[in-house]
Amino acid sequence: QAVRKWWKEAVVYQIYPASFNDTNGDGRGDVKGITAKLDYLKALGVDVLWVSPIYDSPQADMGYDISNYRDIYPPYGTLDDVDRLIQELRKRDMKLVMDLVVNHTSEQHPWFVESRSSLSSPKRHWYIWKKPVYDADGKPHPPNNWGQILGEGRPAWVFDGATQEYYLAVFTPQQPDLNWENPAVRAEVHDILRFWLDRGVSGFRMDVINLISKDQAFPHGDVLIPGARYQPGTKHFANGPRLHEFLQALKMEVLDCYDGVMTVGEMPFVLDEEEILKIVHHEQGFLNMIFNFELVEIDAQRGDVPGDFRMSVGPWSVADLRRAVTRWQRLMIDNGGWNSVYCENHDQPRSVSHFCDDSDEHREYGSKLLCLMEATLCGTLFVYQGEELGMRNVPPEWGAEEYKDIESVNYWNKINEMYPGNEAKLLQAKKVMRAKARDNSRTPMQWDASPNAGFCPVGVQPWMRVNDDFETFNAAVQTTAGSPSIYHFWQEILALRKKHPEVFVYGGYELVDEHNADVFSYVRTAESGERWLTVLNFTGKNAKWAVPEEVAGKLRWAAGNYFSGEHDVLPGVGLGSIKLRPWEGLLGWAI
Ligand code: TEU
Ligand code: CA
Repeated sequence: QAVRKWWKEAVVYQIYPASFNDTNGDGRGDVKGITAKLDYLKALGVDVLWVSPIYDSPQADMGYDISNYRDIYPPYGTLDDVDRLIQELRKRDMKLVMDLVVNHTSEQHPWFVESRSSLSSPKRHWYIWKKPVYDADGKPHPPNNWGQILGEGRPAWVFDGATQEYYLAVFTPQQPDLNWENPAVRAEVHDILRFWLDRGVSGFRMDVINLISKDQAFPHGDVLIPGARYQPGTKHFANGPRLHEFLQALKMEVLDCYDGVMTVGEMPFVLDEEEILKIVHHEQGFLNMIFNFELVEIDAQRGDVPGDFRMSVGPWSVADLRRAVTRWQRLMIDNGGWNSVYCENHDQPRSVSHFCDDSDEHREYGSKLLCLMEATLCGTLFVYQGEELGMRNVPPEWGAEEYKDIESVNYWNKINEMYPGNEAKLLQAKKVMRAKARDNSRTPMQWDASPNAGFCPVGVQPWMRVNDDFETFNAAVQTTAGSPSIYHFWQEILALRKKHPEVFVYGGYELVDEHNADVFSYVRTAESGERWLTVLNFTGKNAKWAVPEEVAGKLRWAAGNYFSGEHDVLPGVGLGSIKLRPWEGLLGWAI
């Protein structure tokens, strides 16, 4: 069994600062707003806050474009506010994890301003500059065919008139990539980590940390999108040649000098098991865990815009879900790695909309179903703000102007440019946005039924429109409701998880009734022989589940999303099949 660590048992709650809680009435959340809600979070069962970037930033990509790593974006507050947040967290035995975005900076970071100023600038090689390739007419072209990740078919290289060279910016032109080959850059990043660790933060979520080492030959990306000028270059910069070396130095020179730092690396584009194990192995690895994208990309396929993989909705089955979850559970449990468990974050749609059914009839069941799954899997659990309330995607009626994310805006503009006036395409694009846009998870937190949902004062315009369902779905209603609300359910299941870490955090994982087309079910086992069964009907219809022979007659239900009121001991079940209702989830226990 895995070694016990605080960060394995922790329930992490992700805060998207702009949309959490506005205390000064400017329509944006702030650090004081986080501090004001700590009791709510503690009561839910949260141990650690991961706060999306709050550093100074022009906000081209909502703070994932940093212009000063050692200061706070003024609308969010000050360093003093952060110190106070850390103190208040400590009083409650809670911790803070910062979002570390060091693959790129903002184009307005003084380093980049300096870097672009001249060919001989001392900061020139802090970023990645290349000479153009000139065609017969003498027109400059990018050095290779890599496309922007958030830019919908545009090149990842940006021409800079002042010095007549291109800089690399794989996300958007406002986010130039740092040149990690330069030791001065690495030393500076190390210092940034020390700065925050010295202030009392307990760890980092490392943004796209697997992109920091690029193939220095900068080869063309393979043609994956027929006919497109710019292609995904990820093969040449995801888990690149020097990644392990750079992470090792970060660990040895910084992380290991502090006690029990928690690290989670965001790792898109790579699902290679051997490679990932090298990164998260408990002895030889560099990071505690990573975020992989297999589950959240279960429905991904190539969409209408060449080069785009995310803005699309494809079919998926319960078997796909079972395969994706099981692969990672097995991989880490069997090989000494560690998982992160999540269904939702600021880059993904709301999980109840994504994996279940967010209609009024079914959303409550679906939200609780996902809670049962997440809270009974092996790994560190990450809950995203509002997930505990069953917040759902934006209403289908909302116009494109309500979508604020740079990726959505680029997508919508691109569709309009490609298919001007084509109503069918535009309608389809809106459907895709309603299903997949990052805006879906970025609407303001729904605290109560007052105008603006208690997110910001009445009369203030919130930076992003509040979801229309706030009067019925909000924290005030759910924390006081008579029958168990989604919030109460999370609270109860998290408490159960914490009561039995030897099962839910550290236990074994085996599939049950593994060919069932509708029901995903598994058993978690402790060394004591204790067994807990999670049974999840991932369909909107009645389904059957075969009780495994070895637990027949011994199985008792401890929780379920159709139960209400007292349900400590429900009737046990004998051998045979049981009928599950739409989106029904059960958690049972066998002695
Ligand atoms: O995301 C990196 C990433 O590759 C995806 O999750 C990305 O959001 C998705 O591919 C977009 O379609 C991280 C951050 O979480 C995201 O918010 C930032 O925009 C991005 O890095 C750049 O810093
Ligand atoms: Ca504010």
